[in-house]
Amino acid sequence: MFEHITPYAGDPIFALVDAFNRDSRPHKVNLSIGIYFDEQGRLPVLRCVQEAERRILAEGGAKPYLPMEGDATCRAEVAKLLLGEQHPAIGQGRVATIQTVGSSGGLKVGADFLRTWLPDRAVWVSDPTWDNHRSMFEGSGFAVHSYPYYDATTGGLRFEDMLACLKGLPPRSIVLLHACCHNPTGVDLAPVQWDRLIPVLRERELLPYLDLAYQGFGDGIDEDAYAVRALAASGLTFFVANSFSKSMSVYGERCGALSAICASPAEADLVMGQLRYTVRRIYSSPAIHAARLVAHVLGDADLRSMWEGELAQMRQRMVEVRQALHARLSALRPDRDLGFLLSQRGMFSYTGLSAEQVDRLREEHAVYLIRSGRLCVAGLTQGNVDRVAQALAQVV
Ligand code: KET
Repeated sequence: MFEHITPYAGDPIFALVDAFNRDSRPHKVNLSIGIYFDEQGRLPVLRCVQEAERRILAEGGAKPYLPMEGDATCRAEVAKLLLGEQHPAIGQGRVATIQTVGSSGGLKVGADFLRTWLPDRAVWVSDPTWDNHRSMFEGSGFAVHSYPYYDATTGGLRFEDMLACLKGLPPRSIVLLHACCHNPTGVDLAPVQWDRLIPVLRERELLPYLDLAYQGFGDGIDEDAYAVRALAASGLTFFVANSFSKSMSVYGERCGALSAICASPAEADLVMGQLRYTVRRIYSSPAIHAARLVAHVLGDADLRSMWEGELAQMRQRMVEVRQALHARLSALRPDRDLGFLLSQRGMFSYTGLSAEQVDRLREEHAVYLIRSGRLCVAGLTQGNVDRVAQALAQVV
């Protein structure tokens, strides 16, 4: 029955986490998966989340199935978080938001939905992108192509090439864009660049599909939603999948959402209906604890301000370890231009290391990066940054 099955090579990110956990060297450093660790190298449970859980327990609610689209309070809070409290699109009923199983669940529901309703379109992702983007959209039956993005010579953005490529796409092509803190490169569009991109998306009648997995890890909650809000202001129809895994440090709770910002309330109703059906066919309905967590943290004024403070601390710590790595490595390797470590933002930096150099880091120094050369800044601490810099200096 199953003899013909080909072996699964394993996921490039999760496989490294397994290898890291098996590694018995006490000085090992995990800079692989996109998980935020604190200054003590621990996975934090945020105070706002602890308090929300205390309240959820005290409320002692039953645990019915949620509707296919998820919890109404959670969905309303997400829409406001993305677009801003008073956004007219919300009042006009043009936003269809569903609560999903992490943002991965949202991305996948959106991919299946689009494959049904825009079946002949191709998907375009940045070169490079999160590997799973390609897997998910191909898994839904799409052809996936890439547009120019990362500039290996400068560690920056190939913005003009990106624009030129998008200008040549067939109408209604689906363009996956990282709203902030690009994974894996840490290279983002500046607001002025979004402002130049949006008219191209409109002229070519492209469908933007934003992935917002790191809101609050770049410049701030509102600042990191610039792309979402600029697209909404331009009147374009678009999708956005957003995650709380990182920003609330609730990875395994699977807190995320998918929103479609539509041209009219009637369209939003149609989209919502078919999103519900898409969910029903995959996992039926999302998780109730995830809904309650997000609704409490976003909806309660005290918990919300606690979250904003804790998120700011995480953001600040990542900037500080970035600077520390840059300073240490620059001192060891004054021959190298390492400015990219400071200009790249959020959780990741793209080091430009080859897969062989990454292998040496792991084998000889117990420092774990993704083989693409992606370094998760959030695994650095003031305590390990020296050792990481020494190791990097030896392999570059
Ligand atoms: N989008 C992006 C860009 C992303 O980096 C991740 C996770 C996700 C979506 C999925 O997050 P969710 O928890 O489903 O809301 N990225 C890290 C973990 C992983 O690969 O699953 C990573 O790149 O390391």
